[in-house]
Amino acid sequence: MKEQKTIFSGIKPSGDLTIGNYIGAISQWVEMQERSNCIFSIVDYHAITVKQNPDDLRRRVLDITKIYLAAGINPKRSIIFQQSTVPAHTELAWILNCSGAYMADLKKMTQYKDKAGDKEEAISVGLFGYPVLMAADILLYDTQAVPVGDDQKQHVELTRDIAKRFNNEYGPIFTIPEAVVKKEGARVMSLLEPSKKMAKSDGSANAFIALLDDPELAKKKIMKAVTDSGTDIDYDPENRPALANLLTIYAQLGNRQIPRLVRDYAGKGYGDFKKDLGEVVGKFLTEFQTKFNEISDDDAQAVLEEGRKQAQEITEKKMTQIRQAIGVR
Ligand code: ATP
Ligand code: LTN
Repeated sequence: MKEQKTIFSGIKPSGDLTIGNYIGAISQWVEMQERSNCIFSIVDYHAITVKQNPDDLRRRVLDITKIYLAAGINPKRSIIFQQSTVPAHTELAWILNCSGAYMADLKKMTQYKDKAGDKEEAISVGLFGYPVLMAADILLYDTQAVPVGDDQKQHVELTRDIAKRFNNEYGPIFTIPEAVVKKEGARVMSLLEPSKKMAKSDGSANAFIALLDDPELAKKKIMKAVTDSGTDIDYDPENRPALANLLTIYAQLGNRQIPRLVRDYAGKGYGDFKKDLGEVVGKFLTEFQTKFNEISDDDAQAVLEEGRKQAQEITEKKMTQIRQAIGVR
């Protein structure tokens, strides 16, 4: 029998998860868990690289656990855990800060450049080192594949470089991981500015649809979404990015093929299209939230505790190997 691949991915509890997080990341995880050993984390130590309200942070960790479960992640097959409860993550991040991670590489990260803007002097060291903690997350589990949205590919590339440098110095300790990005839906765009990715931290709530948004509100957001000039429905991401984004959302949440949608809407206008898309999104959210509401905080806590134990066992073994290799034991 072929050995199963090891998969690791995570989401930071820095806001309300959006349909972008679901389409780009979580929906792939659900498919992968059937044929792989999967580990999915709620990466709270990544969230605190920007200011968080402690009560909101606590609440979101539980809500994201429930979102993973409601989306179909099976805790009997996959490990679900909270990053900060497994100390090896920050320990390895420190070691990689010293061996493998270079300032020059970190400075090139698009996410860092976007978040730091031109105020580099007042940026926390944590925000700068964010990708090193992500590398630690991935490398601790001998991960082969990292299913993420398009925006995280650069961080996985950096993880590969860090792992290779470490291995060159200390021997073959780390597996070199690969990013896995969906062909369609890897970058869901903002509903208001289709040149920007849909992000949970967007200041304008009409730019994104949260997985826990009231379905009626979500329909209104779709009706307010910007569209391109023109009236017919066709798929042309270059010239009509706003419409292409709405078609992608329709296809992903409604389980349809884009060419088929384009054929079905031939001769119809934006109004009909948006109304139907609103129904598709509304139905998806209603079904998703029904499952979400069936899961209690206690259930979520129990899943996290079981996941912590399993992650702790794997990472302790790996850390023993790493500590030996660098000579602190
Ligand atoms: P923030 O807005 O706080 O930076 P985010 O919405 O980008 O957060 P993350 O926690 O950074 O969310 O991302 C979790 C996962 O969801 C990652 O794999 C990321 O690539 C994916 N993802 C996030 N936004 C999108 C999107 N708009 N389209 C596709 N995938 C996305
Ligand atoms: N940086 C990622 C979240 C993240 C992650 C990970 C994703 C932290 N550690 C490990 C995959 C694997 C983001 O989406 N912003």
